[in-house]
Amino acid sequence: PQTIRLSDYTPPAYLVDEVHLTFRLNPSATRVTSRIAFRPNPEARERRFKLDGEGLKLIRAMIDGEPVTPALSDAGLTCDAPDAPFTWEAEVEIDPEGNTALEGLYMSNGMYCTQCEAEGFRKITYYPDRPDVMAVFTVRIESDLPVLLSNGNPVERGEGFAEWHDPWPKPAYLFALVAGDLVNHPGRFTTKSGREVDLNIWVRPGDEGKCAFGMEALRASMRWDEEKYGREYDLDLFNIVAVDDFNMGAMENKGLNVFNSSCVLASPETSTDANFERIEAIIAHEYFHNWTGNRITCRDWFQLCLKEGLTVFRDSQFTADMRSAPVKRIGDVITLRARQFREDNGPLAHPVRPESFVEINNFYTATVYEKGAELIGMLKTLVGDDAYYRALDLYFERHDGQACTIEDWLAVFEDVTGRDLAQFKRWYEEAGTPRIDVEESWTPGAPGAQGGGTYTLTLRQHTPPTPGQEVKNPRVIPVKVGLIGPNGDEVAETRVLELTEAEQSFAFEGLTAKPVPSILREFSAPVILNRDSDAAERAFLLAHDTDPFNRWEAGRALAREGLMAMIVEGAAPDRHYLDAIERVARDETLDPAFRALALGLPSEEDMAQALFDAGHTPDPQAIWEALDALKSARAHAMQDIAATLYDAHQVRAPYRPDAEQSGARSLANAALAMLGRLDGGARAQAQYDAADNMTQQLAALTCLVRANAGDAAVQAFYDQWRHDRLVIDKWFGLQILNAEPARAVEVTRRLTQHPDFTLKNPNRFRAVLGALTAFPAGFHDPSGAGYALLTDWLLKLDPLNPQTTARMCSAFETWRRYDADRQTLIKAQLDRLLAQPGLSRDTAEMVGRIRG
Ligand code: BAL
Ligand code: ZN
Repeated sequence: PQTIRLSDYTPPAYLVDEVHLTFRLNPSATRVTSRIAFRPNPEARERRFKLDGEGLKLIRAMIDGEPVTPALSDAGLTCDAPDAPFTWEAEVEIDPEGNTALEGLYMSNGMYCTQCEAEGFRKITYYPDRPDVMAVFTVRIESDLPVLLSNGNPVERGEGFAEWHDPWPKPAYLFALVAGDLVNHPGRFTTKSGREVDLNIWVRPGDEGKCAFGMEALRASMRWDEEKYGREYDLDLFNIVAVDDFNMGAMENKGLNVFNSSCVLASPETSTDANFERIEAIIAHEYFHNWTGNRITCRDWFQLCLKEGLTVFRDSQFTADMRSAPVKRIGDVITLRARQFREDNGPLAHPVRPESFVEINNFYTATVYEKGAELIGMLKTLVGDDAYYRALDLYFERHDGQACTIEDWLAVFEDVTGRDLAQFKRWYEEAGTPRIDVEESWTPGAPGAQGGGTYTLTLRQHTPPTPGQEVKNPRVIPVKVGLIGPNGDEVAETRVLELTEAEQSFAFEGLTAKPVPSILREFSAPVILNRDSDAAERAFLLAHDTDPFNRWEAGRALAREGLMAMIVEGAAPDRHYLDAIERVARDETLDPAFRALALGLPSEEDMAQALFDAGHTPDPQAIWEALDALKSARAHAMQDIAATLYDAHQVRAPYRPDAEQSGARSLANAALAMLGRLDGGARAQAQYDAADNMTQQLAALTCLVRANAGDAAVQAFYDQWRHDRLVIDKWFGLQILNAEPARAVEVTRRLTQHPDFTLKNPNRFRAVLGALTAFPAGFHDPSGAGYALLTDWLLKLDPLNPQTTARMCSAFETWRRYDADRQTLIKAQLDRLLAQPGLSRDTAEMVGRIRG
């Protein structure tokens, strides 16, 4: 397979002004005719007329009305064409029903839908399928189905057809078409300049009752983007469609967002608080793409972070504004460490702006998205809020309607601030998570002199090598630091230290006593901070730090170090941790959501990485057992307060998925989990029986399964929800995630035999096999049965859906951190995958990179 390189970029030979598409929909033989106005690109380096196309049956082609016979290949066609503007016309036939890859035009439950990002449009018709070719689309859909949708504004609707026109030039990856027997939940929004916009959420009949929350989230997003970024919506209509079979979470097609139904449908009975928050964030994310992605798009796919990093950053800001900023930040960092640090420290590490790829679908990664968003956050910290928003204004003004690069992005910041961002650009170019080692020194003032002491922090940065990048250069790293005096008061304003050298010292003068530093407040950079500290100091910060993130971080470090001692030295659970965390749990001045987060423990994955970093070979079973022992010790130590917390945080008001209620429920359910270890699940059973919302029902069911008292409830849950595919996804996953580690593979295998398990639905596949891979102690069973089971199913899925298969291969990305026996077992499965005849390009690239 061919490697595509950023350095090989050349401008397109021809540009497109207008595209007219007609779809005659038929499940197995849809006819697509295209009429495309091409003109030579004055900036092109060569004049070769070449169109992308995959899996298309060409019926006819014409240039300026004259039939032509192009040279066809697996990847597209070439044809002699004029060195002047001309009209291309073609007709192709495609098979939506046979499209199980869910890219291009496919069918889901009798409904036609499309997914074109990144390179799906070439499966619909011949076209220059690259984001720097932007054109105005007019689309006619011919079908007897009642709802026929495409991008932009409706032009005409008649018997058996609909016509759409999108006035905004766009790349083909933003094209969308939906046709089906759908019902809509309507809404309306008036923009700040008075434009009336019709809003719709289109769903399958029966799902109408799950749209109200999504509609409110959409309206809130539209308002927020106007207020925060001055961005107004630009069409008369905004449609969202829910689709069951979808590889991603959602897609920002212009004016016609297509959503995985799990990311838009919500009701209190079927969705958890976490589902509601995620849905709100994804609706915002897709909506925000209208400006950061659609109006200003990417020149090529190497620039993916240009739209994704910025849009993730914007949706995080939105959630922080809608809910609790500290809780959002802590949640984001948990995810970043779990997904992106793992990627950055393994064989799949790549720069935020990759330099090469075989299959671009493999680069919709945590690095491009989440680390990409962290880079925006650092930039904002470095230049300050005011300059950040001025730079964004300039970006929108200068680049509206263009396909841009990271260089364009950084240039607006340089132009607004006068700052040289050459060093900052390394964040985009170099993979790997920087480590910062901290050293400190204290020089007291002269005897008797008040406030003459100097505290000095010395920071050293280094980034370990990553595949293909042996040498790393020092980066500019904003490190937010505060100082806390012995009595717990802040003794210096939070300062942003700009670390630019490999080693640098920063002095804080005028202090009366040696302070305790609070370093990397708000997690101001995506780095690993190493600082020798002891349990007493961590407990002090957990009690006194005014930065909520670092307060949480102190508790997390205390737990992690205690767990390390349990695993490595066979130590008992750490009393410092148990006492400190109990004080936090009791502290009524703290937000319940924060307390629930503080009661969370490092994940098995966190512990495996921490052990590996400390020079140990992680044993997933030993990690699970240590976590289990710590949870039990904590439940015993905190039994009184757990019961009090549980009772005090019961929500009696009608269900709302807002920050306040969901915070209370999360703390009560953290207490329930502790109580479940003491009462055999009695309270959980009572909560299960009384639950009137999914958050309460699922928390109780989880607790019952963990207490080995859940068989009846598991069956009852299935009987109650068998008609609801999204709830049944939860049912599948929780049985695996909460099994005894030694039984997880067997439970997974049994569930793959369940009549409701199917390879055709990515959500269901992820609910089952994804749950196994998210449970290290089960997946890494020493027998290798977990590896073999996953591989069996990846091999079955690959011919149908390469994209989802390839993503799931990342379960193996950490293989080199485990013992020799496990490494041998995993390698055998990677080799088995690679030996599969006809393995997809997607999966072959992923497995090849992981195998190394
Ligand atoms: N553009 C793919 C889906 C998303 O990031 O919004
Ligand atoms: Zn996105």
